[in-house]
Amino acid sequence: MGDFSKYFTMTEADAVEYAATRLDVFAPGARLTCKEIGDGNLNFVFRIADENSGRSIIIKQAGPVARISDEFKVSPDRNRIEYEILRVQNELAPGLVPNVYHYDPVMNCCVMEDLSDHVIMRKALLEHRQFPLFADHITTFMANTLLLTSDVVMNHKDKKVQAGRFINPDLCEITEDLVYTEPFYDCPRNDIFPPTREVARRLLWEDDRLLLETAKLKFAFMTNAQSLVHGDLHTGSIFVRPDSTKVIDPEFAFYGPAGYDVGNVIANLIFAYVNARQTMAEGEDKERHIGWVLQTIGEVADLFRDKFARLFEERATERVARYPGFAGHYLDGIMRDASAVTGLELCRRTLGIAHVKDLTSIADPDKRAEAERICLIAGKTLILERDAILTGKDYLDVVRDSVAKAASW
Ligand code: SR1
Ligand code: MG
Repeated sequence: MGDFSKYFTMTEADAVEYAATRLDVFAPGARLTCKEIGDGNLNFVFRIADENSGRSIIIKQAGPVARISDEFKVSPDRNRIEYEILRVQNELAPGLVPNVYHYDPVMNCCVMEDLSDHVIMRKALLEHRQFPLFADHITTFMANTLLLTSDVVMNHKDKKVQAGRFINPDLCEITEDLVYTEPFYDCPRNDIFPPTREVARRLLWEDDRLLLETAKLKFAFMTNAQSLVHGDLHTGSIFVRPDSTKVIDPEFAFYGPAGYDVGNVIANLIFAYVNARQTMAEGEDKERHIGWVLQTIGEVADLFRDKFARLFEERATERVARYPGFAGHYLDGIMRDASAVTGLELCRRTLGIAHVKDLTSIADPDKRAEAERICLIAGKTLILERDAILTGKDYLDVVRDSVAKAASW
């Protein structure tokens, strides 16, 4: 019997014992079963269920290295960050994140609500399912969490203390390398679909103007402590049901540029669009699904802008933030960053070590190659032209234009 007084990475049997002996969740005599259901790149996720009562919980444990590769040594302290930020986010955006019940700093695990009645959004999108309330939910989540943790609203000393609590060097380093650096040169750690290599070289690696912009963006990511960002808000970090959206996995959270989260959401919707475009049979279902995904991309940009602007007007406490013109200036900066991050995410998921199924599951090699060209062409445009990409329509124009350019490449 382990006493869990010293850290080790748990097996399913250990997680059952942990739930039975360390948590006050299940009744004595509960018939506990456990399945490790983690499919992310980093952690172990145990679903523990009591066959008697039907009650279930999630225990999420951080290991000392990433699951995707033990090259990435990542402090298990990320589990504390995840627990603490979920509590912050639940206050700022109630109902849009799972409830968390317990954190164990020795075992580096936390216990949270089981969301098995939801499905991971990336999986649902790959099954070409639609979620009409998603844009409304996710933009409320982003406007609230990003504005209400910023200097626009928070007492500046409190905000600095908060920024200190969420210093996250290991996971920020992963993003600095995987998102801002490696996709933009022939890095040995990249994992490139062979037909895409030449496109990457001509389009990205040989373009000094683009490289300069990625350098500026990387320094902004490292230094602009604007808001408490989720830091990894892709569709694998979102659970959905037709009537509900829950944001999970905030272990990359830190004080960074607010546009980082907005750009991640939009980029991953673009992956869903590209997947549907390349894999669905022509017909009404395809038209409907693609129409909904494109509409959602536009709504995410526009609803976020509207909600953020409204909340700014209602909640700004900083005197100078209320000077005429400042709110618009501030929001334009976030939208500019969002465009750039959309572009960076499109490039890094296409070329880097951490892929998305939206592209890798496209079985026909010609269709996949075309899908990847669309992503790289759109990615480059969204980075270079970011000053002019501020609205939903601007994103849709880039997507349509990139589809046309990829076809005639
Ligand atoms: C080593 S972790 C690779 C990627 O998985 C996470 O979900 C983040 O997106 C990270 O970049
Ligand atoms: Mg994750």
